[in-house]
Amino acid sequence: MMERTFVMVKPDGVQRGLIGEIVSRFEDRGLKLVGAKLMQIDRELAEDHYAEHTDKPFFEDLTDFITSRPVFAMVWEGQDAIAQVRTMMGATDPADSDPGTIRGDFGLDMGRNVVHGSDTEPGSAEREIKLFFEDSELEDYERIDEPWLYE
Ligand code: D4T
Repeated sequence: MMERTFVMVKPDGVQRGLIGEIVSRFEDRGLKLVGAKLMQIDRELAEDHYAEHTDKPFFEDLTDFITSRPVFAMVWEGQDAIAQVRTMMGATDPADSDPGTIRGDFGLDMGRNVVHGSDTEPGSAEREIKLFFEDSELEDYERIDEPWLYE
């Protein structure tokens, strides 16, 4: 199934110069970038984005961190994109992430896990894309290799 998913290089990933590496991994896999921007998240957007964690003990630190420096927000499209991106990111805690995943290759600590991607709950990806992007910021186009990526 063709899907779109919201992905973000978090402030730690941007500060560490990992935007290009992370974009390359998704491009190489065959996913299609349909929207992207470097932006600073304000507190209101952070609280909306992490609304499911409002009552958690780590909420304050999480929202402080995500608003602290710019993030690189993206929308990626492809077959089963939501689950594929989650697999490529690795477990939430980099300490449990497999080598070969983004967090397993670039992270060590739960509070600095480099990247965010929408979870597979129905509606999550669509909700997050709408939070971060206007429809006019997303592009419809074909990659030249699409006939070779899909049967
Ligand atoms: P995000 O949303 O950042 O991509 O991470 P996940 O989707 O993989 O995991 P999550 O929503 O459960 O956690 C959001 C964010 O909170 C941090 N966190 C999480 C934390 O600092 N302490 C914790 O105990 C948990 C569960 C890390 C990711």
